[in-house]
Amino acid sequence: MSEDLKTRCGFVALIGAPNAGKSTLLNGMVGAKVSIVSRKVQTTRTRITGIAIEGESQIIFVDTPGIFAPRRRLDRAMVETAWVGARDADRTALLVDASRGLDDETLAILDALKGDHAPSRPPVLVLNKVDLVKKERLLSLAAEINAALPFDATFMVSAAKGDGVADLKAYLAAAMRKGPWLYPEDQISDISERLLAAEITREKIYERLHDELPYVVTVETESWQERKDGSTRVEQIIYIEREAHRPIVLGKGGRTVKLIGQSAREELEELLGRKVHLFLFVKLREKWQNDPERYRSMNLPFDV
Ligand SMILES: Nc1nc2c(ncn2[C@@H]2O[C@H](COP(=O)(O)OP(=O)(O)OP(=O)(O)O)[C@@H](O)[C@H]2O)c(=O)[nH]1
Ligand SMILES: [Mg+2]
Repeated sequence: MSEDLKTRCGFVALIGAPNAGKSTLLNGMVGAKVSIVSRKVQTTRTRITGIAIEGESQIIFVDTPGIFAPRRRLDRAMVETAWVGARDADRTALLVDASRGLDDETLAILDALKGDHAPSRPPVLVLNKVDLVKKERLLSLAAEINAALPFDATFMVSAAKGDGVADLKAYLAAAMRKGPWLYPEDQISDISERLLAAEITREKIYERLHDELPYVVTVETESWQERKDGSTRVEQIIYIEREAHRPIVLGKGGRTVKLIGQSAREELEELLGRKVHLFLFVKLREKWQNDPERYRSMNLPFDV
């Protein structure tokens, strides 16, 4: 009867419209990059945890794909994953991009939170990107959203700049239930190194090709080998949907894919703390968005 009485632990799902800043906030809470970020919408495709410690509390943040009106199979899988993440969590934080205000996507999420997806405890409202918005506008937006659905508390943060993040973390830490920590103190996520490595490469592709390549690639780690010299050899496949995308990903004389590989490797080396040899291959898989194997590798449901 010692430690368990003092410690607290629980899951907090971060939900919201695409691009609200969920992954940026998760990384800020953890103090390390575990979930990829881009200015494209629908960057996060699956449930990614980020584990943070605050005093005696271990908070397991669950980053989720943005919630929007799904059209394709991949969209449906992502939105379903987001709602399951919220359902399984102890607390839910709804992120709203304050610079966009109460738009249709967030209105639809509020409706769902009032209806089919009502959480067991009132959610917490997080107005993000306050660095882009005037104070008066924030106050009226907070009032407007709280009138649509009563929240347990409202926070105004800039996930990118860190403003207000510590207050939110302290609040959530105190809201966790008493109990033992579920993860070792130094663990920052439960996703596999293979998936994380694939995500990093996808982020670098988005960074380099944001305009040319809308939302049509997926990356998988094909092999992972720890070598005797202490380095790691990683092979990944970039799946494209159309042959026309190959020259875009490769670039002139393979220059683009080389640069993508270079920055992915550097980030992976920093994360793993060892030398990495990263090999990228581009493969055409015309209907990868309808291929169950691709979903398995992303931990996504196929038939929803
Ligand atoms: N100015 C500003 N930009 C932010 C802030 N937080 C996030 N962003 C930017 O908003 C964009 C989207 O951020 P993400 O963290 O990828 O958003 P997300 O909600 O995870 O997006 P999806 O995974 O696509 O649903 C990125 O370009 C971020 O740099 C913030 O506090 N201020
Ligand atoms: Mg995200």
